[in-house]
Amino acid sequence: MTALMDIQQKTMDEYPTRKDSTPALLYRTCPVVWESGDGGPHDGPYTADELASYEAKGYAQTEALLTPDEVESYSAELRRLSQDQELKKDERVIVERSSDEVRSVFEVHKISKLFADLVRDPRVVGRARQILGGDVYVHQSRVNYKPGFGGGDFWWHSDFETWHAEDGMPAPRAASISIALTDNYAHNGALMIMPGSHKTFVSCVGETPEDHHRSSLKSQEIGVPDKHSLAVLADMHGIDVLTGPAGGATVFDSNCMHGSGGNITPFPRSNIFIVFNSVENTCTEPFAAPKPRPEFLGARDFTPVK
Ligand SMILES: O=C(O)CCC(=O)C(=O)O
Ligand SMILES: [Fe+2]
Repeated sequence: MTALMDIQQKTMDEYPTRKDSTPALLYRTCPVVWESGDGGPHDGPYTADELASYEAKGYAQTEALLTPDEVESYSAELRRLSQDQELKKDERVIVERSSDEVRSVFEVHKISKLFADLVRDPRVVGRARQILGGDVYVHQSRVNYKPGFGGGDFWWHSDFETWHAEDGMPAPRAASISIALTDNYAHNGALMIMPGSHKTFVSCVGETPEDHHRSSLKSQEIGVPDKHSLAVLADMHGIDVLTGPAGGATVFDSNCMHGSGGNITPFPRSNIFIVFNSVENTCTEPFAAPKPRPEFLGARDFTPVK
């Protein structure tokens, strides 16, 4: 990229972050639910009421997206991956800070045929297409294990803030689906979302260090919203705790303020996460990092999921 393009991209940046020494709360400038390219009605699994609720809250929960048999076979696949000693040497496998247990495995849709098929499943990709208004590709996929007796927390963050700063995602026209493979209770580290927070972009302070992902995937310190902004958002919106039985799914906007507590119970809380981005929002140069992260964290292949 030339210096001029660099300047143009920076001046056009509607979601500036990690560039200033003071945090800021900015309005989201783009839609949450997108019209499909042909301007026609939204085709897909969600009803109009569900879409309206997603627009307002930034997330939608679905009970029993997977059958009990499917939950069992995906769980078996999760166990197989976590016990694969060869795979443990792979950079796509992240272990917990405080133990040798697997925390996350990235790019599972490339590692496992079962997860590759799940990404293409109309129950999954159909939801993303409907919200994002047409063709989507996988920006990232992962499983988060959150084992019992010590699964670590995920501090409050907006995924889009990281994808924008470090992967060059222009706008929050992306959505994640989190599919529960274990029961999610309030006490085993269920996902928490501030409903409505997706309409505010929290501009964070701090400069992204070189190879930031090596530490941030265990515990994030840069790209973390300041406590005052978090308190303002929590006062405005409150906090929803997304509990529910295994097999359920939550789709949430890429700019939702979310996080989860650690898991000191004996009950693991394992989820599959797939991030879909619109093909009209493909990644450019990072907006606030020296170079893009590796492809297993932020895809540069924008082939739509069919
Ligand atoms: O698994 C969780 O509770 C949250 C994970 C998350 O937000 C992330 O990995 O970006
Ligand atoms: Fe996240």
